[in-house]
Amino acid sequence: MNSKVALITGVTGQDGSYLAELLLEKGYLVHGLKRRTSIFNTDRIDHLYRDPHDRDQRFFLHHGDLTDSASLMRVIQHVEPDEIYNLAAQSHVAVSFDEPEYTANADGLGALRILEAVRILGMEKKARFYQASTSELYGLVQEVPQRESTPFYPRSPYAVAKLFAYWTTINYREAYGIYACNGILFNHESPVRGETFVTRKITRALARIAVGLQRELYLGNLAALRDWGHARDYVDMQWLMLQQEEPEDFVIATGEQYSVRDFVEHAAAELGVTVGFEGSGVDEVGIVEHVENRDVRMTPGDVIVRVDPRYFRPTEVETLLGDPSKAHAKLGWQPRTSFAALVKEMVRADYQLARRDALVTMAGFPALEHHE
Ligand code: NDP
Ligand code: GDR
Repeated sequence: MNSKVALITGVTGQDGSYLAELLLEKGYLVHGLKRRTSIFNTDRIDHLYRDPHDRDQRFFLHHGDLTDSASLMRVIQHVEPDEIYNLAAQSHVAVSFDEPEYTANADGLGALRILEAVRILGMEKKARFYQASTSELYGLVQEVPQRESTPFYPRSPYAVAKLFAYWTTINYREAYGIYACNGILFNHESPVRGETFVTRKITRALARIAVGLQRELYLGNLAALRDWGHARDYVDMQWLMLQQEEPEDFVIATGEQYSVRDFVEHAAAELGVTVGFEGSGVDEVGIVEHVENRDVRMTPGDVIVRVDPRYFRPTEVETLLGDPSKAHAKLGWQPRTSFAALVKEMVRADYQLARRDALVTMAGFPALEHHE
């Protein structure tokens, strides 16, 4: 069988792991770009990896970095991909205010470096290119809901860098005829979402509070509104976008919106706990009102959520709501996972992890602690 070859940058990340799984199921040979780290960070893809000595290996990892043109050129030349999915990025919006130059380099110039490598290697007609664009481009929103034609107004170094990558993708498509497209993806989450993004931070903390490993959860802007989908559904769309006759850009979203506060309430309800919010601004708190689950170590009256201004951003994106009708009409794509099902899956997974950590602690071993 003549398998298609895919190269995924950011393969160790949330989307990279779901996409690698999807492409392997479809019979692709999958190559992933991985940067050097001082400790193992392949947890999300370990289940896909085989010993390099296995004959039927279909998944390969290569060291490289989006800030290092030579490494990108070397890997693309060696792999000769039919499809390149550029998912690698410094993807945390708040961190981009602390590391603006690095974020611009990796997230903005990174896409340019890949496209330039494709051009220099003469692969314009061979390699199709997917760019992980983002709803953060809309920032200070100019239209509700946001669709492909909505004007952009980026509100962070992250979004500004992604805007550069967005237009570079379009420019290389028009200038050199490369099959290159942008998926403008709204927030998507999963049990393997990075622990410092708000959804995972909430499900992880509430699960740990439920088993007695933690007392409180500190959050920033509770009023922020997002359109949250499931990463598994969204990587289907990344693949579909590269299978069309003509390259185009698509918004991927659910078309439903919830606040951070709503997310906390839904996650708590999944644990059998009712949480209500009182106060306002930095004095707002989330208080346990009712506990139905006898295994949960929470009592009515407990304050489990507090606001910490440390998590506010210098410029915030208050509201995002996507209109995925183009993806639906042209590609037949629809998200399969509801908001309730997403929250349930994340809470259940984090509750299992919290129970495991609680058992380790009870057996006398130190609790695993991680700090933001
Ligand atoms: P993650 O943060 O989970 O993964 C990012 C990946 O990029 C990781 O594999 C990371 O490696 C890698 N990476 C970071 N910097 C570099 C670099 N300089 N060189 C090479 N690799 C690097 O992000 P997601 O999976 O959630 O998102 C995937 C992409 O989609 C990102 O580009 C993100 O900006 C974008 N996006 C995400 C959305 C979401 O809601 N999840 C929505 C819209 C867009 P390591 O593991 O070593 O850190
Ligand atoms: P976002 O995701 O910035 O939308 O970027 P994040 O989960 O970080 O924030 C969502 C909203 O929640 C508010 N918030 C908090 N956020 C974090 N991280 N921690 C908190 O304690 C907290 N409290 C409230 C934020 O202010 C924000 O309004 C994600 C990333 O995956 C990007 O890479 C991607 O491009 C966009 O989604 C679409």
